[in-house]
Amino acid sequence: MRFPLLLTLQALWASVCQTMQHYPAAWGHYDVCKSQVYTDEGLTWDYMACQPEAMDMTKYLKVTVDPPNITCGDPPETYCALENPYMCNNECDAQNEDLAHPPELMFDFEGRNPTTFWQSSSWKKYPRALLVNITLSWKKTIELTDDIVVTFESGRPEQMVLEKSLDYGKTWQPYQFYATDCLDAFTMEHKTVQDLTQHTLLDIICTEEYSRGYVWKNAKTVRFEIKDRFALFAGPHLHNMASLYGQLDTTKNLRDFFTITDLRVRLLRPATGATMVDENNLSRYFYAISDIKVQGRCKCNLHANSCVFDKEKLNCECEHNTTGPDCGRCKRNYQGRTWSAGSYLPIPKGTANTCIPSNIGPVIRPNVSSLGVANRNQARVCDNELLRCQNGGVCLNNLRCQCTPAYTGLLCEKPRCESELGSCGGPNSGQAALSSTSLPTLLLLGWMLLRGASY
Ligand SMILES: *[C@@H]1O[C@H](CO)[C@@H](O)[C@H](O)[C@H]1NC(C)=O
Ligand SMILES: *[C@@H]1O[C@H](CO)[C@@H](O)[C@H](O)[C@H]1NC(C)=O
Ligand SMILES: *[C@@H]1O[C@H](CO)[C@@H](O)[C@H](O)[C@H]1NC(C)=O
Ligand SMILES: *[C@@H]1O[C@H](CO)[C@@H](O)[C@H](O)[C@H]1NC(C)=O
Ligand SMILES: *[C@@H]1O[C@H](CO)[C@@H](O)[C@H](O)[C@H]1NC(C)=O
Ligand SMILES: [Ca+2]
Repeated sequence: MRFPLLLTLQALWASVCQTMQHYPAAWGHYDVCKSQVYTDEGLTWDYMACQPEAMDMTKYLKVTVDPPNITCGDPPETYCALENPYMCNNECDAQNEDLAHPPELMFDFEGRNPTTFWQSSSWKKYPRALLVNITLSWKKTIELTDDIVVTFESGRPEQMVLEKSLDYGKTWQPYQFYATDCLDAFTMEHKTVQDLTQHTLLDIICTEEYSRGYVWKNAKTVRFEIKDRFALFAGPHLHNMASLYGQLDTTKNLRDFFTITDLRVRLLRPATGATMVDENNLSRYFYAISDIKVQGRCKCNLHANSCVFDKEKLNCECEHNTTGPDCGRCKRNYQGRTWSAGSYLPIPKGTANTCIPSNIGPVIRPNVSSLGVANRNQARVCDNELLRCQNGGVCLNNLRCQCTPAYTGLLCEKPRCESELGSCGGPNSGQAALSSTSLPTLLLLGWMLLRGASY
């Protein structure tokens, strides 16, 4: 009996070491929801906070343009160049594929020449405002991770608002105002993202930065600056994401600020390139957009590391026994405590806050014969007698200890390191800490296996 036992322990040891070596790759990315701490009959998982990768969100949206017939080409129209009213050779015809400019062309693969773009009909009803709403809907809560960038092929609008919704389009809040003259258009002061501080990060500003300069062909983009806002916490090159994650974790307003279900670009006044509108040639004034960039990730409350597009909709692939489109509740029979989102803290692994089985309450003590069965099939990791979970951990189904956030390890015997590597005492500390603290664990395991074998 002794010899196989030794082998088993050795195998356990090897797999523990292997798992430890896998951690650094995942640090700071929160891309792993769980990892197997050791393999044998007694599998134990270590659960971590996790999130899906950021991706190009324009592949998964539905676009709506309002009013519905504002897209050019029905009936066909001719346009003049903004800079030159005698250059009127641009045609738009919705019936002709080569001359049509439907909304989809804002999201196709760009980089070919000439560019493809959506275009509105022209400002024929001047002086009535030329108003267009472009609404992007995901039917899913997403978290922005990079700047929103709108590229105009017409001049950039003289007035525009970017809005967001957090409730699938029921209510809307402004994200940013854009105008050639903020005071005149919105009675707001002109500001740029550089004027913001950690304390004013959530302020909604009006900026003139992206509305002037229609004459320069390369001044085509209008931005909503996500990264500059992140940088207020994470530093200039976002080198300290830990600090940002820490803030996001503790400040709901901040988290919600970067979270959306829908975006809306409200075009309020096209580029005119002058103080006066040329009423004799209103074919010069229209909106044209070749590209809109939106980078983000599915919001899964740190309970999923992937998100799949199925039936026209993004869905989190929930772990930690959570469910729902955003992993926002506990699965049936796993409502042993109230649901909570995972946490980025402590850096770098975070806390999974898994849902636990409902029937865990007062532990039903297994009788001797059922104990025997358990031992034959699976190693017992903990019980309420000898193999006690330490530091406030709770024993789940005799299979693993559910530790409090500050502790980890098979029996919650290891304090979690406060920050990356450093405070654990150098780069090899993972292993060093393991060899010193896990000796009792291994002894307990040995005892457990022996006990199992003797039945
Ligand atoms: C655009 O959306 C806003 C609300 O975000 C609404 O008040 C307005 O009437 C809409 N305009 C058009 C042209 O649909
Ligand atoms: C759009 O439709 C409305 C009502 O259906 C109509 O009054 C309007 O003239 C149309 N506009 C264009 C540009 O065709
Ligand atoms: C105005 O537009 C028409 C076509 O709509 C064009 O023939 C004309 O040359 C343009 N320019 C002026 C200054 O009228
Ligand atoms: C969730 O439940 C399944 C069984 O339905 C179990 O195998 C798994 O370990 C549980 N995960 C957590 C995090 O409790
Ligand atoms: C022990 O459990 C088994 C099945 O789990 C049951 O049939 C048996 O009656 C139990 N024995 C006692 C003494 O409770
Ligand atoms: Ca395009």
